[in-house]
Order: sequence, then C-alpha cells, then structure tokens
Amino acid sequence: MEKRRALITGVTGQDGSFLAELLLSKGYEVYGMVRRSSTEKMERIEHLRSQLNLVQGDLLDQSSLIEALKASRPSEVYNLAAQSFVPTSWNQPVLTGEFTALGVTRMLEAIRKVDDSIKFYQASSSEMFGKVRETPQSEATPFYPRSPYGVAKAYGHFITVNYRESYGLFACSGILFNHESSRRGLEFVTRKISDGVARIKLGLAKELRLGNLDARRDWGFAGDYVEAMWLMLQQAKADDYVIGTGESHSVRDFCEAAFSHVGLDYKDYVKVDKSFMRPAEVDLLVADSSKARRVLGWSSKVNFRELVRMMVEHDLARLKK
Ligand code: NAP
Ligand code: G4F
Repeated sequence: MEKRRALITGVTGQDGSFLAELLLSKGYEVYGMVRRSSTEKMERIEHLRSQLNLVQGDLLDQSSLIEALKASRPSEVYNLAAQSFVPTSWNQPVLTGEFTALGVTRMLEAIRKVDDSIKFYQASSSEMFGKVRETPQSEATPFYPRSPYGVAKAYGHFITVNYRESYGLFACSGILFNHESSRRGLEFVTRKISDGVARIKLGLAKELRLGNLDARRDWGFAGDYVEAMWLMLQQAKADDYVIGTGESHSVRDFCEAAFSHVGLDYKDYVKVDKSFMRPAEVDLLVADSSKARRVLGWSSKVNFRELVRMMVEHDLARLKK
C-alpha cells in the first residue's frame, strides 16, 4: 500500500520538528517546506534529514506553494509556518500580516487549485483571545487580539473557517496555547529563562533581564501538542479545537521553578527591564480544552514542573558542552 504523504510548512521550527517525528513514526512520507536561506537552519531537524523530503517554498510566493503541493502530492498539509514572535510583530507589522495572515490564504488557494481533497491544518493561537473576554477560553470565546501577530492569526483562523464553509475544504484550525520544549527559540520567555538559569548556574552570566513577570500563560509541552494537530485531521468532520493544559502560571512562577531546580532563588538574579515590556500585553491565558478531550481523546501529559525541569536540564547539558 502507498504511504500516506504529508506536507509541513515551518518544518524547521519547534513544532515542525516534533510533528515530523510524529508523522514519521506513524509511517507517513513526510515533506517539509523550507525557504531559501544563505545559511543552514536545520538544527531542529538534523536528526531527521535522511528521512525527510525537503521542498523549497515561501508563504510570500503563491507559485512556490503550488509547486510544493505538486511535488509532494500530500493528503494532509500542516501550515505551521509564520512570523511567530509577538514582539517582532510590532516592529514588522506588514511582514507579519503577509506571512501569518495572507500566507494562509495563499496556501488555501494553492490547495483549491492543486487538489481540494487535501486536509488542511492551520496553526492558530491563543494570542487571538488577547484581552480575554472570559476565563477559561474555549472555542466559543470571542477574540480580542492585542498584537499585530494576534490580529494576523485571527485572520488566518477565520479564512480557514471561511474556506471550509465556502468551498467544503477539510480545513481545521487548532487554537493552541503556549507550548514549549528544549527546541523553543531562545527569545521566548520560557527558553530565555531556562537558558539564563543554566548560564548563571555555570558561572557564564550574573543576571537575567526580563519584562513583565506577572503575565500568566497556559504552558504545555510541544511534543504533546503535535499529537492534537494530527488527531484533528483524522476526524470524520473538520472543526476547530482549543488545545492547552487548563493550568495557568505566571512568568514569575516559571522563574521560581527554574531557579529553584538548580538550588537558586530567582529574586537574587532576575532584573526587570522595561525594554522587554510590550505596547499591549496579554495578561492571562488559560485553556478550556474539554472539546478536544471529548472529541479527540486528547489531553496534555507533561505537567508544568516536568516541563521546567526538562528545559533547564537540557540547557545545563548543552552549555556544559
Ligand atoms: P517557530 O519555531 O518560530 O517556527 C516558525 C517556522 O515558520 C520556521 O520553520 C520558519 O522558517 C517558518 N517560516 C517563517 N516565515 C516563513 C515564510 N515566509 N515561508 C515559509 N516558512 C516560513 O514557531 P513554532 O513555535 O514552531 O510555532 C509553529 C506555528 O504555531 C506558528 O505558526 C506559530 O505562530 C503557531 N503557534 C505557536 C504556539 C507556541 O506556543 N509555540 C502557540 C500557538 C500557535 P525559518 O526556519 O526559515 O525561519
Ligand atoms: O514567551 P513569549 O514571548 O510568548 P507569547 O507572547 O505568549 O507568544 C507565544 O505563544 C503564543 C500562544 O499564545 C504563540 F501564538 C506565539 O507564536 C508564541 O509562541 O511571552 C510570554 C509572556 C508575555 O506575556 C511576555 O510579556 O512572557 C512575558 N515576558 C516577560 N519577560 C517576556 C519577557 N517575553 C519574552 N519573550 N521575553 C522577556 O524577556
């Protein structure tokens, strides 16, 4: 029997690498879309290189998406590519809109042209809830984005819903809350903390400068969340799902847990630096994932303490080398 084929955009990113591992373990032929770069950015998928088929493409370029679909002939497309760092979205709001919002329409249009039976997953975000209208947040909670990134993701979500309703595409939007790992980019707060703790513990740094310590997030483990993406595309009907742990912790809680894991007190090392504060903040996110539990049978497995431990241990080992 022919293997199932999947195309992942954003395969070089945190989630792309975990999803590629998951799909390979399920026997898929996995294609990853990568954009041209003058330097290699394959660190997260280096260990999978021999098992992956890489195709060139960019969310800014319509014809490259059509060619990527023709080359990979997938039955499933996971659209994970985006400008994903919230602070950059204030610096580069138009580019963020091009990648993170219009890029979704370009991919949906490419699917319509090449093969409208392709199942589509859109990487939507809890940032869309922004200044939250209710707590916890579910699929029924109205959006109030607080950054150009959040606004772009809201567009990506609604265009996905619209193509499902307009053209009958099997298109799902996964509204994922923050998920982390040792493959997280170093500028995101959890990884900045785990890296900072490891540097301080090893005598490579004296302090850690952060912004708003009171912001609360629902943090889970990325490896658990890619399973939910796959499950959404295995259902009889396309739909939208909120994915999170249901627990919320502050940035301060993360610091406390990470520093105490190596026997230090965060208060001795963390300095608040206003330059990391945002023009508009998302104060509190916490997921109501009861629909995902009921319909997909999904729940997160790695808890907060375990996630912190995993990330700090990884950075200690990496920096010791
Ligand atoms: P990430 O590590 O920042 O990865 C982003 C990926 O997008 C990278 O592979 C990047 O490629 C690619 N990309 C960026 N612009 C592109 C373009 N114009 N054309 C093609 N590829 C492009 O992000 P992540 O944490 O894995 O997140 C995956 C997706 O889920 C993103 O859409 C993000 O917004 C969304 N999301 C993430 C979270 C979370 O907590 N992690 C939560 C909700 C939603 P390069 O390597 O070439 O830069
Ligand atoms: O780690 P963050 O940069 O993630 P943020 O903004 O919540 O966005 C992440 O999660 C979204 C899902 O809700 C994704 F869609 C998005 O792509 C991305 O993956 O910041 C988390 C919180 C913020 O409230 C921020 O103000 O941490 C606070 N924070 C405090 N000090 C900091 C810092 N954030 C960063 N990046 N750096 C700091 O020094």
